[in-house]
Amino acid sequence: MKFDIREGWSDSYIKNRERLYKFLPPRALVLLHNPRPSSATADLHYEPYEPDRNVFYLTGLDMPNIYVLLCPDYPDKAKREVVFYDEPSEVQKIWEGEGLSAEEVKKTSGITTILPTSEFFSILQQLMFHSQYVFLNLNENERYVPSTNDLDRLFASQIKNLYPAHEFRRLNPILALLRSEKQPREIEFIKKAVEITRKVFMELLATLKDFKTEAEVEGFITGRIIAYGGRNAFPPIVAGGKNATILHYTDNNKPLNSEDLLLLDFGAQYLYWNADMTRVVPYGGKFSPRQKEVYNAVLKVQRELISFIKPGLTIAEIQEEAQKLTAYALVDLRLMDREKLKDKKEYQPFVRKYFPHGFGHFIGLDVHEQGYRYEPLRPGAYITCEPGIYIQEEGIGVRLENDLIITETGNIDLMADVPIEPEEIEDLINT
Ligand SMILES: [Mn+2]
Repeated sequence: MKFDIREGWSDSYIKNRERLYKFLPPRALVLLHNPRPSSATADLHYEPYEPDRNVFYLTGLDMPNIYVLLCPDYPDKAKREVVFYDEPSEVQKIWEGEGLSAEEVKKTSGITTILPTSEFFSILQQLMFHSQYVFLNLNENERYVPSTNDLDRLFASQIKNLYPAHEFRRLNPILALLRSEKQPREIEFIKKAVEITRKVFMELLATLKDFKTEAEVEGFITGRIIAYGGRNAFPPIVAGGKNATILHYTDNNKPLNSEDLLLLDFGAQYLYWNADMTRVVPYGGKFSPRQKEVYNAVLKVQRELISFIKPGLTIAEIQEEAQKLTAYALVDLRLMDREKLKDKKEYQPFVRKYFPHGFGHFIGLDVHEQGYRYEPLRPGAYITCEPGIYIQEEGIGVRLENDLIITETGNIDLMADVPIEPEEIEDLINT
């Protein structure tokens, strides 16, 4: 399934570029590109193609093999913003369909100068001649160790070799900041992704008893998300019983047992905007007393965290609170002595054992969106809230995840209407 990018609004991308220009020094040139698709095997490419999210954020364009140059103070206005794009050839049209015309690229991006890619280096030369600072768009994820073979690094080295005396800057910190403030129209797309996720979950509960394996559930989730015009935001986690204690379990290939819990961590992506939800359901239609006890303990932590989260707090501070709340939950579940609550050093090893991940992450055009965990949250930030408790020895893993938008005073829980009370979940499975 491919998104129809003409559903976007060019004025959003125009506005995002204007917001970017305020952060640039005079004589700055921003270099962006969507590389060619990478080869997977034989003549297959990795599918689906993943456009660079900063390119999409600034232009609304998602096709491979395009370049974008932004040079907001270049004297010739027609060259301040340029997209290099090759319209499909007659042969490509026969095999792959019409594709986008240059005119549609113009309408989608709001950029009026569209040139063939063969002109990239000559126009680049003119803009480089004018510019002092070159902003390179590199994938800079805190958890991804880059390789010199990454396409963004190869492109950056090529430019640096050609223009060694220019001053190169990082585009990423500026884009991370801009992207952390979700704009009203972006929130509309996010809500659409959340809505697809909710509908698929409701349909799944109604038909859960028809499925015998994790794989069948994964197929249902994926199929319904696509039918609603979305795609998986990430490979769904469908984990029965003790598999739920593996945090990123994606094997999804075991039979389901009626006495087990089933952990479902999935989300729809809509026009590249993501939702990320986790629910845990009793596959056989009824929680055992212990399963319900663990479930309710996690639900309590999640509710308390959601009412705690507000602007001004950092991700790191919220994590502290999540750990403290989880420590209390572990006492209630008889997994830790009450004594240990007195001292963080005492309870932390237990919390790390049963809750070995963060309470949440930034989300947006990336499921793990760029963000700074030591900086105060600001209104417009979009984060997940996903406490969990995993008890290996009992084969029980519970994580509950909702997506929140930070407001001026607190947050809006975009998943407040997705069933989460254990009794409600049981009813939905059994009717
Ligand atoms: Mn998540």
